[in-house]
Amino acid sequence: MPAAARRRPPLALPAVVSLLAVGCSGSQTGSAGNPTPTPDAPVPSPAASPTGRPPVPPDSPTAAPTAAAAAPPAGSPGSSPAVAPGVDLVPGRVTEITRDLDVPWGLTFLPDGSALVAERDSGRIVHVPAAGGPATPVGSVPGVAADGEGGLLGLAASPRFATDRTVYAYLTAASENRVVALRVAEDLHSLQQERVVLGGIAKASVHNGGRLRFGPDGNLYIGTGDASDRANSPNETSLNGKVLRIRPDGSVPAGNPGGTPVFTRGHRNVQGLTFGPDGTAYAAEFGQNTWDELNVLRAGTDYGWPTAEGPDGNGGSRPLFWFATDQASPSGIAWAGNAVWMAGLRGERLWRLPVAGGKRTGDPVAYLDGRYGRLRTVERAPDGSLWVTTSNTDGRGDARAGDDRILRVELVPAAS
Ligand SMILES: [Ca+2]
Repeated sequence: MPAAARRRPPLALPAVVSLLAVGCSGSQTGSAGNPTPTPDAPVPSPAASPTGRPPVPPDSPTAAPTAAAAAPPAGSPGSSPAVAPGVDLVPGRVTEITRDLDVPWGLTFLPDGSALVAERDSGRIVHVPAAGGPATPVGSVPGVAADGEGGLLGLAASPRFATDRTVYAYLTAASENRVVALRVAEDLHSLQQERVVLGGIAKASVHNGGRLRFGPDGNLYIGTGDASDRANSPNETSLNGKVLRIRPDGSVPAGNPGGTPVFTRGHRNVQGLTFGPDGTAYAAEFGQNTWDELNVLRAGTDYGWPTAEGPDGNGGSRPLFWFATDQASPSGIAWAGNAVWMAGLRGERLWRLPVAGGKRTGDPVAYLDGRYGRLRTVERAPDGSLWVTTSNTDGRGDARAGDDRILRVELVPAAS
């Protein structure tokens, strides 16, 4: 079934005032960060129905090759590895990888297709087999002081994990948020902290950011939050309300605009980072009361918080997509099949956002709406599927038996 056929009439929400007026061609706007204002607020198309309707039926499984069968592009370690350019992918079958996790947050794949998953509140890292099954403990990360939205958050395996056994973690400690390098034992049954890679990121009970992602440039990108002090976001001397970029050893790479870890500023709370196959960087952030954002990141750019939220207000670069907070509240994002996929917490859905080269190429479409509750993290697996974590045990959801889970969302070519 083509994705468009699943669209439903607009929700009866005041914020949903119109469908996107833009066309579907690949380059209908000018600068992606500063699209021409349109009379109608370009909220995402309300593709999904309200929470509680029957589950979205999977696209019919076909014999068409999955993305995993395609040859990976060379030289783009930070981008999704296994999709042939030009193929639009949509969700197929959804299966359960594992269950009974405690507030899963970061998820990073290892070279064999298995994954390490961070539990926010327990501070543990667990290992999940590539084929699914019970998670097994690897170890507890030293220094985690979970509180509110803080705790053990993002994970990113070193691009050289097979030889260096290193995983980077973003955590809330007693006095700050920090990024640490961990060494994981060969048997995956223990870990130890090697070093603090970057400290001094202010903490708070909310707005701690926490996402980590290696870019195609080999640098580590870090999404932070304003730590409940909005003055941090435009302040270039603060690490908060930023996307940071550092080398794996913590040093500042050439090309950072101020010679500091700050890569972009004016963000409120960044929990999603990903890269397109052309190297374009994307970030998702939570708005305050009105608009969440998906931005294209460009070094040195100010994204407007706190003087602007979504398309409203003055100052900063405008987002590529914006969403009513009850339809998104976005955490993780990942690239696959000509789109950024975005997991929504309050929105309880998985958004497909068609983009190419930092420009919109179509309308957002929502999947899994309400079916599994709050969705925290989405990652592209080495086999071409998406792994999506639920977040119903985080204190803001309705946990059901088996929560929290990791789901495997098969991706199949869209019907033409
Ligand atoms: Ca903004």
